[in-house]
Amino acid sequence: MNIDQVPAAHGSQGDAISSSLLEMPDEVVGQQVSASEASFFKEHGYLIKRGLLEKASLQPALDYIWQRAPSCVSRDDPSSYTHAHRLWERTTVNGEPGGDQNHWSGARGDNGIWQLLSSGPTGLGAEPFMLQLVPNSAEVQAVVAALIGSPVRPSRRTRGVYARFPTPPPYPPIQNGIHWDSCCHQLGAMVLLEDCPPTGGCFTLWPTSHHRLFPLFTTSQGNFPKDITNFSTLGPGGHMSSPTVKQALSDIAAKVQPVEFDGRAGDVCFWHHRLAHSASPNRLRESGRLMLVCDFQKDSSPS
Ligand SMILES: O=C(O)CCC(=O)C(=O)O
Repeated sequence: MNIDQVPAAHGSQGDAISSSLLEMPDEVVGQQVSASEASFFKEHGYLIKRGLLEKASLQPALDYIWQRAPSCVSRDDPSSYTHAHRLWERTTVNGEPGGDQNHWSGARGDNGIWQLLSSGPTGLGAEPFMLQLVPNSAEVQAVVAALIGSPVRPSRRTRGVYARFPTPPPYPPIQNGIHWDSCCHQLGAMVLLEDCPPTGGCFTLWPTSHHRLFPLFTTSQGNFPKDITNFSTLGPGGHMSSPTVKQALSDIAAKVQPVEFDGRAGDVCFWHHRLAHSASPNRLRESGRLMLVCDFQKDSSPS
């Protein structure tokens, strides 16, 4: 089926529920995180703060990102988003398909989702102005400090800008992409830089899954499941292959209803580092998701 024949999608994505349909616990004026928000976070493993950053304040970041966008998408022509994946697949730089001079990399994941990332040491998101605008902003830092405690280690980088342009069907079950993250953070923050409507390529999480995954690791933040002895590799026999973690993920996928983080630019989803999550396809035409992926740790280095 051609993407041109696909009607605009509405409603829930698979059995994931839109976060905009869920009530978040009450905020209390003057408190960065209210007692009920803190309990919600502990129980469910995530907390969405709507409008934490002002949409207008994100404009310089958006301008900067779009100035460096790969040539297959044009900011002013949303119809270009629909075919971005095809154009990208045809692009060749230095003989490598999908390469780009502006440090974007495109990929179709194992779960069939096409995404575009600008991450890593040369990717977008580590510029001082970007750090100041998002992870090191007073608004974000205050919530992080309330959730993991002070002092928070100042961010020196982010994971980068994760863009999601439309992917044509078929759409595999969201459960196919469930995973945990192998990195040493205590708290993640997914920051919407542009509006992301339901089914528009939302970050998707499995509430409460951190309770099941957390005890399976040797340390609170490290990446080594207790049943794995070969820590030196990621691949077969390495720490990503833990049977207990794989079994837990499969149980979670079978039993827990996922939530997709849809929302407006400036909304932030804070999530526990052991929460199971996934990327989901963007089923909308002419809509692109731009999200900055940030990680936080409490600073326990000696002063
Ligand atoms: O892009 C997304 O929505 C999900 C990203 C993700 O799964 C990850 O960073 O591990």
